[in-house]
Amino acid sequence: MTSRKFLTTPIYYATGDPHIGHAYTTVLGDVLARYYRQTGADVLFLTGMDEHGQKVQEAAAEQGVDPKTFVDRLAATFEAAWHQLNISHDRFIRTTEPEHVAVVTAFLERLWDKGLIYDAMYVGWYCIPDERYWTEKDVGEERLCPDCQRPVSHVEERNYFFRMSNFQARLIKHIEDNPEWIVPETRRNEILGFLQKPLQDLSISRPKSRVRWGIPMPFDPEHVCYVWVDALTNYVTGSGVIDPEREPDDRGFGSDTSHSRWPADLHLVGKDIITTHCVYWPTILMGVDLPLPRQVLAHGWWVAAETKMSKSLGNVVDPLALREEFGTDAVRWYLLRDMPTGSDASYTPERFLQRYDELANVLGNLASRVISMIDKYREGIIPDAPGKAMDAEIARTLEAVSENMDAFRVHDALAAAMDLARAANGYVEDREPWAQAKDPERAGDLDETLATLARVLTVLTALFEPVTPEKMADLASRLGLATPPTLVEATRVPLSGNVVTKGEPLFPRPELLAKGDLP
Ligand code: ME8
Repeated sequence: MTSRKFLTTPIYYATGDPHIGHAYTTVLGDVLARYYRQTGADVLFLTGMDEHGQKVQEAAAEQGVDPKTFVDRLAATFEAAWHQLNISHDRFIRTTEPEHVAVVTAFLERLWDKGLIYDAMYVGWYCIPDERYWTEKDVGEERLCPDCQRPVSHVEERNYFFRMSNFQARLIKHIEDNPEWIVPETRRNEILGFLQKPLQDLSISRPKSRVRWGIPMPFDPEHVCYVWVDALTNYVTGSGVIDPEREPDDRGFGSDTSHSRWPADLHLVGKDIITTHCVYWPTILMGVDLPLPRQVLAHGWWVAAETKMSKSLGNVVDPLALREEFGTDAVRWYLLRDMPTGSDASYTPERFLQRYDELANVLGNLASRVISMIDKYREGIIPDAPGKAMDAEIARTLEAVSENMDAFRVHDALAAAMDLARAANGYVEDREPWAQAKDPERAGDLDETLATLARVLTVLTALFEPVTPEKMADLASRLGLATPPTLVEATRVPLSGNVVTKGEPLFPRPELLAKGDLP
């Protein structure tokens, strides 16, 4: 049976252009999606835009355009960025789509019908940039958001509340029974710590007098749905589990979700949004009777001088600018190779160049020397020899890569793949094919050397395909292959007789690499 994988990124706020943080999560999702496809899984990879709420409404007003025009523009910008970064998502969901609006409405009706929503006065504080409520105690005397340190606004209004507190014990049990549900463990502990305090009910509506730009509450059109409830539900919309057109009892709520892609296997998120994903979202799903996602992976932040890079802080690096100079694959490689999944990382031009050099000097160099030697010594034809001299290293690498990928240690998986390229460069030095070529009696040895190297390069195209897909497609074609093989096929691809093609270096040194010129 083919295994199935449904993985998601957060849907990004339609308030500003994509930056390195958004690119990181999306490329991480893409590398995992490509890796799962390589192992033969049927993958659904979902990303998209969070387009409702006060923050979007205010951002549109600042530019003097209506919210729909504003979000259309930003959705197009994000989609273009993902296209340029070679993201292989299966669906780009937008919360303003009619299908999603209908699913959110069905969620709200379900919670209402089950008596899980009531109305009450809300008095407290609100952080508009984070779209989060805070209590008097949370914001302290300075009246600052405890998460992002920006000033909060006082609100006093009638709201609808979801009885989130009903589900506290069940949620704690779920987290305790499933140690891998939230990874890494530090984030799991953070959520368990948060759940030690009594869980409050969640305000899930905004009066239209304050926020117009949202999905109307089906039982009170004077209120719109809280943007986080709207946004989180995108994962269910994307799964196809709910059919809002049907009668309320027959819409697909319940534990049997086999007709759809729900539950998601993995929600990828930054550590800034774990409370919403690991507390609000599972309790809402419990409320409507849907199974919980199988796993939530929270990664760290790209920081500049210890501070999170973010649009509103104005300290962001534009990944697309780096891409123009170094190519898409170099940016993808840097983002994933440099950040241990789960920890923070700091962008510096020096680190970027160091990582780029690894691509150019280890992988790029191996590819060009192997192809040049086959061209020079064997008229461009991969010799017919077993080529198994590095099979032990190959087997070890394949094992290390899958072990690390399966545990989301993508940076370690990539390091292991690069080590195989390094070992192959070492093998070239040991075998000295240039000396073998001078001695007609060693023609068989030379065939073996070149066949071994062609085989390692083929395996490398499979190993690097998830992170550098464009360059690996190029390298595969230089080895006479239509596409990089899958990981399963990589060691079985017949190579002898293939004609290789010499070309420009895979990772050229761009002009003007003065470090100061990098963004
Ligand atoms: O929170 N480092 O959207 P958002 C690493 N719409 N990742 C970063 C980052 C950084 N400096 N900055 C942003 C929202 N990210 C909601 C999500 S989901 C149902 C709704 C990434 O545009 C990271 O994945 O603020 C973070 O969680 C996400 O972008 C927040 O994007």
